[in-house]
Amino acid sequence: RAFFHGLVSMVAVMVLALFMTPFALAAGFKREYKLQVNVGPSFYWGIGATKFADLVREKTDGQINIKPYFGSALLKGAQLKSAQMVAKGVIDCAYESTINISPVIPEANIFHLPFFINTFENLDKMKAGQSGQAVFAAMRKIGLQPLAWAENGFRQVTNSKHPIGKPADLKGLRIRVVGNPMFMDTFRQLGADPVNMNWGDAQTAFQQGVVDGQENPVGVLIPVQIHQYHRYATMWNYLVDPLVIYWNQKQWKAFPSDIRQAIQEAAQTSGRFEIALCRAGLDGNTSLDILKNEFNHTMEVPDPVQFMESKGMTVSFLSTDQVKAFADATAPVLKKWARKLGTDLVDKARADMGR
Ligand code: X2X
Repeated sequence: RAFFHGLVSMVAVMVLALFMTPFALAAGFKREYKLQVNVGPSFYWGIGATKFADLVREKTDGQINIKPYFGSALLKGAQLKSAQMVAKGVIDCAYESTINISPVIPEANIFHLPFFINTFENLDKMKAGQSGQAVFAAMRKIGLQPLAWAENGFRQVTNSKHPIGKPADLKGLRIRVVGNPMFMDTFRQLGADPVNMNWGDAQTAFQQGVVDGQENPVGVLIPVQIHQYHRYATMWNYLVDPLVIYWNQKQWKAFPSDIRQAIQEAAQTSGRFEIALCRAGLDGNTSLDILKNEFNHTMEVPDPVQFMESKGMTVSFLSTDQVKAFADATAPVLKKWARKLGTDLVDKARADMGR
């Protein structure tokens, strides 16, 4: 009789296990969550993505395992497809530039209007304000869950020919830009000869000298060793690309709330850390202090301008008048794209910046 009872309970346990398995799987997590990142792991942007994955693993006790795929490996280099693929759920999440999401989130182009934002202060006001919210709302609408901002940075122009101090200096220069029509318009308006290519191809193009110049933030210029190809850098802050950390929304909504909270916190912390890395040396001691005091970051963060100069580059900073000459020259592009983006969004951005 005892044997019979034992048998019954054993069978019961087995049947229960059989039924529970599919439920356990349904409620369980994927073995790996794929994170799209356009650049390599040594860029500040890449370091931020790794920090995000590490923090998520830590805060979820290893339940959520994110693997960053650098160099747009999941997209075979097609960086402009990131948002589309995450919205579809082909890729789980991304640590990506507003430039790279702009094909499906045109609102993100608010950050790319030429000579519109110009300072970290304005950028931060926009991210915290109505215009930043409008970008996040547009993301939610197409099935993305924005989690936090990070940064690529204000984009600076470099070239192999001569210093650039006025619009005429760009005349005829072949400049690699990303495949975003605003960038093509801006450089054409300045008389340059822009050519668009993906980042992976751009690095080969610099090496082979098939372009005279390019535009990217210092956080990209330094790891890609732009000094090997271009002697001249102009710090003109003409536009900026923040990064957005985002997740496929359907997947996000299915996560238990404690998991969502852990991932959200990890995104915010990694974003704050990564922004400080990107700004270190460009905003007095502010970002250096954040790295030291909040993150106990002991790794040497080089002053980006001194670094480029130490490699033999000539780095020019533009005066207010010089910047104005570029802003005047590109005003038709700003006007055209402000109309395309909608006066409502542009007014929000102006209000955020206190204009
Ligand atoms: O392609 C670029 O220039 C880069 C690396 O800055 C972006 O992904 C927007």
